[in-house]
Amino acid sequence: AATSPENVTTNPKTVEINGQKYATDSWFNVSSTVLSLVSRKLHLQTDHPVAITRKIIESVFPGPTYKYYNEFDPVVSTYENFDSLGFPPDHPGRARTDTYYINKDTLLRTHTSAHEAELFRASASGGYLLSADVYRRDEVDRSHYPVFHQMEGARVWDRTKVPNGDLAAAVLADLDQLPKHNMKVEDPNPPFHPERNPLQADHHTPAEAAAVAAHLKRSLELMVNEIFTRAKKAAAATTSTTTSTNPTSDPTDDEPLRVRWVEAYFPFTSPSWELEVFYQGDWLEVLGCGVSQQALHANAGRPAQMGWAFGIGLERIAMLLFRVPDIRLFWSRDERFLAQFRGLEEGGLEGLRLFVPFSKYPACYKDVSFWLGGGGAGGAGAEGGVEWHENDLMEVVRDAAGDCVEDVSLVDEFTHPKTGRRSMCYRINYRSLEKTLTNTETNEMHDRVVKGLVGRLGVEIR
Ligand code: FA5
Ligand code: MG
Repeated sequence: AATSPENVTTNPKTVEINGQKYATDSWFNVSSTVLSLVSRKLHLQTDHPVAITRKIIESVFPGPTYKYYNEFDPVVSTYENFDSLGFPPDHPGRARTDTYYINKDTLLRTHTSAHEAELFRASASGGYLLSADVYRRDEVDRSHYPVFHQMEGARVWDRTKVPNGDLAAAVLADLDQLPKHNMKVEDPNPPFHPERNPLQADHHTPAEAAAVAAHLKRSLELMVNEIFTRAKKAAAATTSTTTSTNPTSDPTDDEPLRVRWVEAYFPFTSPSWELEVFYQGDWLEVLGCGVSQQALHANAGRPAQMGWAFGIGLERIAMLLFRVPDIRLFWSRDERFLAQFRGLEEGGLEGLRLFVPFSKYPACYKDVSFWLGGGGAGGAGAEGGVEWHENDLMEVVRDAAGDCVEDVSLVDEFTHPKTGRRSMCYRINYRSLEKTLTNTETNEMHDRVVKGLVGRLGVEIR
């Protein structure tokens, strides 16, 4: 069995999350670092950029049509997070290398879609927005963090409640009520495609699906338009208050916004899309969405209902909106970060400015090289029954170095021609956002990383 380096809760009998006790079992894999973040709820903190981003999006989906839910607990059942949404039993997202489990049947939600079934039951016609913290075991770099925030939105119509039972006409009438925008939208594909992006032909007419897709797309385009119009205003306002050389001006600031619709796949929508935005020279995926699978409505006891749903990452948007360069900053309690957003909500979000980074502290790169499978010759990672998965290494590093690690990347990998053993070398970039790390501090963290890799993953250091 693996030894347990400090800072990791190894199979306690129970854990307490938001005041509720849960029994653990051999599936338990939530580090104490991650557990300690559950109470932070950045999307609910006044003047926090994640909360500000949530409010801007909410303003595009007004009540009473849309209801807002922001307090749903992150602990959900495996059924809610996966099965209820049609994830097949062998879907990789279910793996313990990707998901934080409390026990076999209970986990920290990996997405806000975990609450769709429950909310579809609640919303007969109309819609909702749900913002919440979500949890994923993932790589370490400036745009990934094991906890982030998503907003889920949905809109449904009920055939028994629309004039003449004509759902397509009702949806188009609602579409007609939506504002227009002048973004450049690329949408080269048909609303559905038999192989790539099929109509749910047993349940929806082509006219219904096309109407719902059109309503979905306009709604989300309006949202993106609102965010990026504000982002440009923030950039302009920052420029006008910054003297001499301005680090934030951007040649694309004067160009019209460009977005494009890309066909996608989710088990719980069909057809499905991702929306991408052209920003600072790159196409960026900002959300996933689609026409909800009819089985979800049926299982929610509302078979006469159909509609759309989307899911968006709030940090990803906040990083674009305020130009926050590193996702770790959102978790900072440093006044140099927090004070830059203070008072914005009170001022009706009219005073948005770009984040002005405080001085960057030096980076310290350290490499760690190891053979997979400790204790003599052996096959790739199979030795000792520990299967290699990179996310496990990422977790060891996060537990050992917390927010002092900026990036972890594989720099070398080879298989020994005779023994068949696999060797890897990872480069870890230690850098605090708040201070210069001393050599002693960095060495101590790196020692903990090495001990964790040996103790928990059974590698042999080279
Ligand atoms: C989902 O999570 C789906 N539940 C979205 C959805 C909802 C589709 C409803 C259809 C209907 P995905 O894993 O792609 O999909 O994440 C959705 C969004 O969350 C992404 O577009 C991105 O904005 C954000 N996101 C995903 N992973 C990360 C991450 N590691 N860090 C920051 N943001 C992320
Ligand atoms: Mg995606």
